[in-house]
Amino acid sequence: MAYKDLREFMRALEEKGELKRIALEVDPVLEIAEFADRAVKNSGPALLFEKPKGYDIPVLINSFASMRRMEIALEVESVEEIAGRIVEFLEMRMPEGLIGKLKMLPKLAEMGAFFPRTVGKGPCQEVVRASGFSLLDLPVLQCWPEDGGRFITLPLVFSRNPDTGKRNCGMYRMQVYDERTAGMHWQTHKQGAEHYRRAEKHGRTRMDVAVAIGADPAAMYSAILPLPPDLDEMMIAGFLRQSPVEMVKCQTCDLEVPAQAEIVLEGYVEPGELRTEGPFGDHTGFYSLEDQYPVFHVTCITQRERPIYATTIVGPPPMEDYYMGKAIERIFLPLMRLQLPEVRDIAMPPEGVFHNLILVAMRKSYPGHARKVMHSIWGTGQAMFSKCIVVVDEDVDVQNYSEVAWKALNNIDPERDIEFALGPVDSLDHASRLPNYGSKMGIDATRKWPGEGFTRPWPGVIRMSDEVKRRVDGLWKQAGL
Ligand SMILES: Cc1cc2nc3c(=O)[nH]c(=O)nc-3n(C[C@H](O)[C@H](O)[C@H](O)COP(=O)(O)O)c2cc1C
Ligand SMILES: [Mn+2]
Repeated sequence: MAYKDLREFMRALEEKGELKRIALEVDPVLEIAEFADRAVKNSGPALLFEKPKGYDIPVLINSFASMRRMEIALEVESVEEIAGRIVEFLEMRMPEGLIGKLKMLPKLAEMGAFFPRTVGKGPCQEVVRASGFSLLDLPVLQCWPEDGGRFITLPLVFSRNPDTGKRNCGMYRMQVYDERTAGMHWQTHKQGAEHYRRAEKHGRTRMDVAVAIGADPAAMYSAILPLPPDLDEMMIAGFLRQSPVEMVKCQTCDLEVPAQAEIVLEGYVEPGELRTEGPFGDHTGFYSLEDQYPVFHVTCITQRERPIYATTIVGPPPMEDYYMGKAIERIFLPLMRLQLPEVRDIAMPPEGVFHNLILVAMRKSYPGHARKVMHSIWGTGQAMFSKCIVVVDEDVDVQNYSEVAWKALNNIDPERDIEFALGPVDSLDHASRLPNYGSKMGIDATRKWPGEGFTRPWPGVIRMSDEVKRRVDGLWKQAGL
């Protein structure tokens, strides 16, 4: 049974020993972050701070911060089950041909049963404050010493495509400026930013935005998924939880939010109004420097009578977002394999913070095949950000980073096997020549073929014979080892 809301998820975590309540008074300025960082680095539980210093709203953090908690969140024994469900669905109804298959992608979510459902009332509107509200009443964290302020880090940001009317939900952090305004950190490649550009182009003076904080875990998780534009995250959430997400109309803007949310900020952004956002200790492990982002104006805060504030921190990896990303890697592999069936497995090591490094194992079938795979990844959704792609043959286990380093480094002639490409890079890349634009590197570490101009013999990997191994198994004991 799908969790109705954040509380049911928390109850499940608590029953499984995955959530610790903390009754001590702890400061949302830096202290909660330090607790969260230590907990995740020590494989500790999710934390519920019942008494954040100066506030009467409890703070939940690290609720997704392990593979086990991701499984509890998505109600599976292994996140691969979701990949399995996707494959099953695709095999069942998949039309022939690449075009047909691609067209089918949005269909994945369009299974009537999982469509979001609009309801008339929801707990997220138990308390409605269209005046006299303040963002400063929320126990928003300052995460790191040099942060430019306090940041809402786990918000579900809803907006509508001005051209198609389709809804988008993305997770974009929000710096609290004062009682009624916050920064809206949607990076230029993200859907919120695209909606904003379109609103500006249409000469709109306002674009409605609504933000839900704390909801059922599938709805929260869907906000970070790298989905195609105009594919409703709330439908995908319905697919994940196998039950529709209930949505309720906002009080002061033309958007809907999950009815079971804890806290909702309704408001708008104005095209053209930008303000300095940052610095912010980011998931690269470095500070993202100040930049200009739109200002979100709050028109109304609605909430439960006793809401819970859900948050996270990012910073030197691994942090909570690493586990969220690892689950994406597992869930999206079958979708990537629709376009690239030669791909056996992929891995994004935590130190690569998603966009810096992707390891790919593939079945090579023709000369130049590894390079085709690289370029295809650079051409696919948010995988376009991959700064370094290492492609190895299918016999390499890419989940074993030590094996990849060993084999890949042996297999390359750098000048021959490294390919550079120019293009869009992640907004968080601080080394690229320009913001959002720079180079990427593909390393073809597959075995080279004569068809690729390599005519020398290629050596095999050293392995002892099974027969000798068996003999030595016996001798080993006799030798007293
Ligand atoms: C904890 C966390 C914080 C994030 N913060 C931001 C952010 O501030 N800005 C941003 O553009 N993306 C951020 N992301 C990544 C986006 O949520 C992600 O790229 C998502 O797919 C965007 O959705 P969209 O394609 O609908 O725009 C964050 C992800 C996580 C897990
Ligand atoms: Mn989206």
